[in-house]
Amino acid sequence: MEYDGRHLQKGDPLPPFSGKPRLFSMRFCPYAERCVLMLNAKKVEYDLVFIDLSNKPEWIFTFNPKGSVPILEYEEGKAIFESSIITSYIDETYPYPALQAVGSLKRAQDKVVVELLSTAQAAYYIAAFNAQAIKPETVLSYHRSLEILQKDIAGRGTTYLAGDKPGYIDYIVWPFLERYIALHLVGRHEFAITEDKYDILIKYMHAMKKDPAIQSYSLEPENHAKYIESRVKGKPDYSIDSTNSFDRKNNKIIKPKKVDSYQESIEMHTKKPSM
Ligand SMILES: N[C@@H](CCC(=O)N[C@@H](CS)C(=O)NCC(=O)O)C(=O)O
Repeated sequence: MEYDGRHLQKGDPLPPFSGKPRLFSMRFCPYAERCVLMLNAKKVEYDLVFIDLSNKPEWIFTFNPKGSVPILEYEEGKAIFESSIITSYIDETYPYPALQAVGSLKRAQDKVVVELLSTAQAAYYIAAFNAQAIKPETVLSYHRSLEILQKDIAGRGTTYLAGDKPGYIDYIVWPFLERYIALHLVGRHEFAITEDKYDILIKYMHAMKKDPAIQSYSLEPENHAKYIESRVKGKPDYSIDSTNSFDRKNNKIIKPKKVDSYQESIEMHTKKPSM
């Protein structure tokens, strides 16, 4: 039976391997999104299979003993996992376009960006899914981390972190930025990314939203907000808004919103709330 794009659960059979590399994901997983963006940027043909992480099929553990996604099945029955491992593998296996920075210092500097952003990432998970644990330090460390990112973007003096086109570092950073601008929709206003403070970061996000790989998979803040709320209630809702329906065959969103409306969406979600 052909895979229909559902989030597969315990008891569901493993769909047959088609011969193409296969990525196991969950539609709202930011780590899996990094892999998807790179595969799409390189126009790799691959299959995408979604996993219900609240009720995992038994066979997922044969690919990754930890049971987490993303997992890349590169040959039938043979897999690697962890987004940092998968994304470097993708970049080295499918060389065009090369996405990682050239030169050991530049690559090291990109890793520093990722490392510093891990603070904002940790704060995001608390803000989104464990709000009662939010402390003043959580908010402070989140903003400190984003201010450093903004400074880095300004310091590089290029449209994207990687230069005049998005590269590895941009696709690593993006999935979380996409989620941060949803936090105000679930009432975490202290985590909002507003234009008065983050003009450079917002300009960067506008540029990122024009990239075809981002447009192929990126979701609107409203979708993230709906997922966050459902997961907090204990029943994750993996469905996405129909304007963004996903073409399972080509791993593309079939009716992408026009660039203009993507831009409007960032504008709408980064406005400083009026007092
Ligand atoms: N360090 C991992 C993190 C992956 C991760 O946290 N995945 C989440 C989904 S976003 C997951 O699979 N959670 C379910 C679980 O760990 O059981 C990576 O970079 O790939």
